[in-house]
Order: sequence, then C-alpha cells, then structure tokens
Amino acid sequence: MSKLLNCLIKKDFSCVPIWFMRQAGRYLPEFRKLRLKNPDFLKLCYDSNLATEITLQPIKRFNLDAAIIFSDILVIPNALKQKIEFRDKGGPRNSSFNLDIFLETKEKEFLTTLKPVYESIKKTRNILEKNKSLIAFIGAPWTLIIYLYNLKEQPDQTKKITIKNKEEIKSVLKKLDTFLKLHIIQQKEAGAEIIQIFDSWAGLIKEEDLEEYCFTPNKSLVNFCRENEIPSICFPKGLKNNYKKFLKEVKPDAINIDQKVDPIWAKANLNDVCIQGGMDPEVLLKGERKALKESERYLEIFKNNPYIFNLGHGILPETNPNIIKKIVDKVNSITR
Ligand code: 1CP
Repeated sequence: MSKLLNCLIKKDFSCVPIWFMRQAGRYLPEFRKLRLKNPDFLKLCYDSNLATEITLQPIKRFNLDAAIIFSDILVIPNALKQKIEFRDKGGPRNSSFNLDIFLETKEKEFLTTLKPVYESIKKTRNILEKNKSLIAFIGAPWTLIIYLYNLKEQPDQTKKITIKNKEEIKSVLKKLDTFLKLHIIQQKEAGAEIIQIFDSWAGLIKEEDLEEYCFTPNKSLVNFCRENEIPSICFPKGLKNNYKKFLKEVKPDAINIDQKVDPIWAKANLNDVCIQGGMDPEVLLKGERKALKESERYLEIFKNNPYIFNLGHGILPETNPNIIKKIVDKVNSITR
C-alpha cells in the first residue's frame, strides 16, 4: 500500500506522505514552456498525452508520494455545456449561463466531453510507479456555482454571498451532485485512487447557509466515495472555526486546512481524521531558511497525528522549484 493510502486509510502516522496542490503549474519552467505553445487551457486539459506529461512533470523532479491529474474543476461546467473562458487576468468566467441547456445535458454527452480526462488518468497510472498514488479531484457544488454565476466578480471579494434565486440554485445543486458522482466513478474506474474535493470558496457562504450549500453537498459526495471505496480529502477553504463543524458532519478521510487555520487549534479540534496541508504558500517566497523552518513547525505540531504534508492553498507561480525540492527532501528524511 502507498504511503499516502496508508496514512489515509490506516491513519498510520509513522511516516508523512507529501504532495502539493498545484504541483503541476506555472512555477515550473517546463510547464510554462508547454503552456506557451498551448494557449487554449481547456484544450490542454482535454489532450490526454499533454495532460499526462504535465501531471508527471513534478514527479520527475521531486520525490513526491502522489501525482494529481492535470485537469480543472471547471471541466464540469464545460461538460454541462457552459462557455467557460480561462482569462490571463481575473480568473475563469462563464460568458453566458444557460440554465435550460445546463439542466438538460445528458450523461452520455457529459461523459463524451470528459473522456480525455479518463484517458489521461489511465495513461498516467500506467507510467506512475506503483508506490505513488494518483489523485483525481472535483470542485464542490458551491465552488462550481461561484464560477457558473461569476459570483466572485462582486466589488468586495471577501464579502459573504446572499443567494437570491434559491429555487434555481436547488436545481443546479441537484444536477451537480448527480454529475459529479458520475465523474468520481469514471475517474476511479480509470485508475485514480483518491478524490480531493475542492470547496475553495466555502469561506464566502453565510453562517446560516453553511448546512445547505457546504455541509450537505460535501457530505453527499464523501458518502458516495465511501460507498465506492475511494478515500476522500475535503478542502473547505476559508471556514475558520467551522472546520470543526464541517468535519463532524461530513466525515471525510482527510481534511486540508488552509493557512488561516491555526495548526495548534487544528490539532486540538480536528480529531479522528488525517490532517493535510496548512502552511502558507507565501512562506515559500521568503527563502529556503524560513520555508524549512515553517515546514518543521507543521511537522512538529502534527507529529502524533496522521498528517499529509501540503500547503494551505496551491503553490504560487513565483515559487522557486528548488525550495520545493528542499521541503520534499526534508519531509522524506524524517522518521517517527
Ligand atoms: O497556465 C495557467 O495559468 C493555468 C493555471 C491553472 C492550472 C495549472 C488553472 C487555471 N488550472 C490549473 C490546473 C488545476 N486546477 C489543477 C491541476 C493539478 C495540480 O494541482 O497540479 C487543479 C487541482 C485545479 C483545481 C482548481 N481550479 C481549483 C481548486 C483549487 C484552488 O486553486 O482553489 C480552482 C478554484 C480552479 C479554478 C481555476 N483554474 C485556473 C485558475 C487560475 C483557477 C482559479 C482562479 C480563481 O482564483 O478564481
């Protein structure tokens, strides 16, 4: 069994597996080179040879315990026939939301669009060493709704969001739940062993709406993963102290904390679960010494806990790959 699965399933804390969110991305010169030749981001996600190559780029450089398939959470709205644009500035947006087309998309059409993602998983699994895990992922329904309706484009990006079209959102949530489950099972059948569920914008949900838009939808997906014997890692970013409530209700195999969560609080309050990540990606921009020192702090806090080393969000494009190498080597050198 891989180090990562051992930690996730058996809650074994004798070693610390390591991987990074956005480990394939702009901080790697080989990614930037390939990306320059492929300006259409979605087309790149649907080119299974190139997606496999990108997935394996960080694995070739560093001794990581897992590869995460190169794709995006926004392939789901795209496969539900929405016009998602990946812009250089301002992030992705839906240029026109069509509810009828969205709700009427059939399973077969959806899976035809996503077939290349499953091909990438198959190809990657064939090449990846057996002792390394392959992680697939989905965006949680709320985070996908943020992009479907361009809700991040409000003047104050930290302001909690009021949902006005509640009935419509209910139908969107239901469609997403069904189709995300299809995507999970197809990814598993193609060879993925773990699912990470990104709820990157959970922090924009009002306290009174958390149950409906965060806990219930995540729980439905985690339960589905469990029924299908695929371990899940949840990342409800920005929930602050509500991480505790999330864990109690959703019960994933692991929970990724973000940099706003105090790791000492997490250790005391997030029990009977594998904890992943937490370290601020900005620290990696402050030089090797500070980055290693902060890594050691997380390792020390979680020394008697099943812990997967990762960050509180994705690797920033300005990060020096040599610092990633130093952290990986440090984590791999510890014995407990
Ligand atoms: O060249 C580029 O600029 C492309 C940047 C890029 C990359 C490398 C995007 C656009 N997506 C990806 C790949 C990606 N996206 C992966 C691949 C595997 C890996 O991590 O190495 C994963 C897991 C994602 C997931 C994803 N996409 C999330 C959830 C995690 C997170 O970052 O919070 C989200 C919110 C997206 C949307 C998205 N796609 C791309 C960008 C720049 C964004 C975020 C923009 C925003 O802030 O709204």
